[in-house]
Order: sequence, then C-alpha cells, then structure tokens
Amino acid sequence: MKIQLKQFDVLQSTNVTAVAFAKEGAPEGTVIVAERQEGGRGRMHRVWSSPKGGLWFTIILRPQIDPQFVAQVTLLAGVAVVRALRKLYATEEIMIKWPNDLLLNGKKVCGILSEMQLNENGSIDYAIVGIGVNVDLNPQAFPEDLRNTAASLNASFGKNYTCTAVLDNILQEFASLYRDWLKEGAQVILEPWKKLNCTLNRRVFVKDNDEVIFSGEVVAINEAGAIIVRNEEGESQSFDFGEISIRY
Ligand code: BT5
Repeated sequence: MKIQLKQFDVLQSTNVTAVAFAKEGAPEGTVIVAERQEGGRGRMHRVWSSPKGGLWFTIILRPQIDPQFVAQVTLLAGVAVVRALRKLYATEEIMIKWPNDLLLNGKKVCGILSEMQLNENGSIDYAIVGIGVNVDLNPQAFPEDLRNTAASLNASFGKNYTCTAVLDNILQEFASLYRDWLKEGAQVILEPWKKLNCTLNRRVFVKDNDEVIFSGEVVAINEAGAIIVRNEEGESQSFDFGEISIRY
C-alpha cells in the first residue's frame, strides 16, 4: 500500500471526503487528513468532537477479498492503532473496547468508523477507515458531556507529540498489518486483538438505541468481528457491530 496524504485545514468529515475521493477512483493508500472537522461523525449519526489538536483521518482501501470479511478492517485498525500508540507513549494501558473504541483507563482516546461500498457484482469497490485520535487536546476543549468519558494522550502521558508524528506511526503499523492480513488472513488480527482488548470475558449490557436488549458475559469473538454473549441461563447470542453498543 503506497501512502498518499491529502491534507486539509478543515473538512466536514474526512470520511465524507474519502468517499468522494474513492468514488473518483483514488487508489488504495490515499489518506485524507483534516486539522479539524466541522461535522465529524461516529456510528449511528453520533457526533464526533473534532477540534484542532486531534488527529482526524481516513484511509481508503480496496481489498480484493470476500466482502464477508471486510468487517475485520475495523478490528485491524484497532490493533494497528493500539500498537502504534502503545509504542509511542511507552504504555500498555491503552486497550480496545469492542468494536471500535480505544480506552485509556476507561476513557476514550480514539474512535474508528469504517464504511464500505460494493460493486454491482458484489465485489468490494472500496472500504474506508476513519480514525479519530485525541492527541493533543486541552481537556477544556471537550464538550461538557465528554469531560468524564474522553481523554487526550499528550496530556495523559505528559508528552508533546505532533499529530503528524502520531499519524506516521499509525500508518506504518497499519500498512504492515494490512499487508500481513491480505496474505495470511484473519489470524493475524484476531489473536492480537484478543490480547489487546478489554471486552472478552467481561459482563456487558448490549444496547440497541439506548435500550438494553441482552446482558451476559462476552465469551468469544468470531471471524466476522461479532461478539458472542452468554447470559446467566446459558443462552448465547452473537452481535455484529453496526447497530449495537455495549456497556460494562
Ligand atoms: C466512534 O463512534 O467512536 C467513531 C469515531 C470516528 C471518528 C473519526 S475522525 C475521522 C473520521 N471522520 C469522521 O467523521 N469520523 C471518523 P461511536 O462508537 O459512535 O462513538 C461516538 C461517541 O463517542 C459520541 O457519542 C461521544 O459520546 C463520544 N465522543 C465524541 N467525540 C469524542 C472524542 N473526540 N473523544 C472521545 N469520545 C468522543
């Protein structure tokens, strides 16, 4: 994957711009970066707070694989970003909360939002992976409702890294894991993901639109990235990401 950076001062959302680039044929490895986003988004139309000082970017991919496995891209991104951040900040405290949050001591420091588009024949046209990392945000820059749930890396670790340095490190990890994944398949992601996550073996509440629809222990994750949750009666259900959230 040859990285080609497209940098902007301000965008609505790097994911939206990445889709526009992808539709015009931008090659795999094109990366859209914005200093700030005015309409940064999370899953299910949630707002992603994206002031200056954070790293907001989206990678365009064109994996020639069976579309049923493309959900693994979110897990892949989680593993790559945790590895890069753990090395850079010399910590083991950053963990992945299924499916797409990176937490530091329970507070969110990064969110990942993947989207994909199929061709008419069912093959993958493009997948985009949007990644938001709170690199150098003043805790006061967070909207009030995030002050207890979000954290910023430089402030937490007493470092001074630029967003560019963090981006370079993440892209290196991402490109190398992506290459291995295309060659060797799911195991290069699932095994490391299991070691880096804080969701397996946890008791969770599964929520659909803020309503708790199931609760139990997370006993496994499958190749499609779905978690298997077992309740106290011993019944198991699997949950794909997309429409649901979990709460510890
Ligand atoms: C996510 O959604 O975590 C995916 C976020 C993806 C953001 C990147 S930035 C680059 C690219 N361009 C975009 O427009 N998006 C991607 P979700 O799991 O739905 O979590 C959203 C929730 O996280 C919100 O409802 C808030 O509670 C919280 N949140 C919002 N902004 C945050 C921030 N900067 N840091 C930590 N938590 C935040």
